[in-house]
Amino acid sequence: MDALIDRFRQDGYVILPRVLSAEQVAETRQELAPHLAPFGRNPFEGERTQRAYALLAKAPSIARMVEHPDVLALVDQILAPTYLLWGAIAINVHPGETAQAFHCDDDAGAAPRPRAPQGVSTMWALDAFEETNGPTEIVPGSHLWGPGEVPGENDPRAVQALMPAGSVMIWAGPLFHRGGAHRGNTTRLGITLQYSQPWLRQIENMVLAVPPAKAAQYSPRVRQMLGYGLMASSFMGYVDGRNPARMVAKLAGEEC
Ligand SMILES: O=C(O)CCC(=O)C(=O)O
Repeated sequence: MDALIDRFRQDGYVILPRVLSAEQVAETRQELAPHLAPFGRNPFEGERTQRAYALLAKAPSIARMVEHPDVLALVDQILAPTYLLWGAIAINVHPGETAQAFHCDDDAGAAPRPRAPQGVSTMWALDAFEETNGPTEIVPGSHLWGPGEVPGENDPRAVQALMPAGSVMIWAGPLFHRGGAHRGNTTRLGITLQYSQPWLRQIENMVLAVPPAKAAQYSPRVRQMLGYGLMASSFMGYVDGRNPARMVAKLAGEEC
């Protein structure tokens, strides 16, 4: 783990190959299939890309990725205890899609650069990410850049995140990246699960996206990451003066 963290801190990303089995990938694909919406509404969502949001209300097997121990072991080292699931999006890129603009996921936190990561993002490859099918592109080391430094559109420092199906890339919130252009013939399905510091507002309002009765089917850790819990050493997140974890535990029929 130490070597992995060192690489993460230096390059801003790591890839863990083949974390999911072929059966696990197939199960999630099947759950997601009915939920992949029409093409995106703008170039950022992707006008030849299908997206699905509110994933834990639609595809329960995604919880195994949200709380995958290999991923959380790394995120635990970067973010504060009781960090949140900030966003969860399925992204199915079709042939002909153009590259996104380079961006950083934790820019929404509005902290000046250079900064400690306000978030950690992941991209789970449900298809192999290959040279021509629009793999994510990253700029190694750019998580350390200062204010005003941005990659050019054809920046030679950008690299493609190539990985077999079932793999996951984990990157630091301030790392510049984008969805790449799709020059191939088959779709590219990925799931981005993003975690944030516990004091940041989630990009997706997770407690509306995954209401208490649905959250009750998940582990206490996933519920807490959705927002059904208090920030560590504080009472931030209470409902009617109480910890909402108790409300969800009750729905799950657990002693509390
Ligand atoms: O689809 C990808 O490879 C990356 C997408 C992305 O970075 C985003 O939509 O924020």
